[in-house]
Amino acid sequence: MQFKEYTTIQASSAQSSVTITLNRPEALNALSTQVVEDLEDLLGVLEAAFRHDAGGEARGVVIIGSGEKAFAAGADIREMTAMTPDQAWEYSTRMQSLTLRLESLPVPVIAAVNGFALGGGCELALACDFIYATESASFGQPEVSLGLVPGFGGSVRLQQRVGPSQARELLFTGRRIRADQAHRLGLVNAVFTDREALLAAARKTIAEIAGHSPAAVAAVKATVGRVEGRSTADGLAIEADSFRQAFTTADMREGTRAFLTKEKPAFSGN
Ligand code: CO8
Repeated sequence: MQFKEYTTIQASSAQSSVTITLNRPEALNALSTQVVEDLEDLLGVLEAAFRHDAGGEARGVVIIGSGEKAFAAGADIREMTAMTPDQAWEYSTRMQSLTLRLESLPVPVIAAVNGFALGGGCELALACDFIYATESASFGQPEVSLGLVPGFGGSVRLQQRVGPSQARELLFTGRRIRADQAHRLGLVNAVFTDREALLAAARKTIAEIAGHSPAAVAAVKATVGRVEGRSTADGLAIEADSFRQAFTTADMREGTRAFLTKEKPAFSGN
């Protein structure tokens, strides 16, 4: 389904994932305010679906760029030149809240980076649970080359993924790194030959996750997000609460029962 102007949403053939395609190839999928608006609407639809029916058939989201060249080449530079500082703040906080909403979805979100992931594009990928990439993908935070600074979460999330030293070097130099280096840094989980293989792999991973308890996957995602940056003691306390909560779910009863009777579990997501 074409979703407004610049994004499309599509159920994969296995029906276990939905794919969001950033679709503004003439500007290398740059994240204009219209793209951000589209993504906001799209997320609203997904949130409602996941709320009402534990996602129905869909158990995960893949985000990819249209075409072969870009995931997203950043915020829209042309548009930014006309912004006042207050408008820039509004643009930044709008996109930031979108990234928080992505992190709050109760299903995994995979960034399938099929080309340039620069500035805001890299930051959007960082807001996904993990990143797969093609061999030709590249990553970078080139804001300093434009007299800018990251505004969509890059100063926060890049160091969470690659550590403070590597993040600082990337942020200060604005350097572009290729997929193999991003893989070595831990920014990318796996690298694939081309867009088709990339998309197939991301959907396959979602299908693999879909074989497990949706309630448990949602709880693990929420817990991992909540413990990030906490002290060990605080993190462990949050984990113990989550462990207690798991014992209230039908999925826990079903999963453990099925193990003991050597059957395949039939999870309801509750
Ligand atoms: N914004 C707007 N248009 C873009 C962008 C962009 N980020 N990137 C590419 N385009 C356009 C180009 O202007 C060009 O348009 P046209 O054909 O009309 O001239 C078209 O896309 C194709 O691009 P190129 O001809 O440049 O393609 P190349 O293959 O030669 O180069 C690059 C590809 C290397 C990706 C190059 O386009 C580039 O360097 N793009 C900019 C990358 C960048 O600096 N991104 C960071 C932007 S800043 C940012 O994201 C900050 C986020 C936080 C904002 C906070 C709130 C304000």
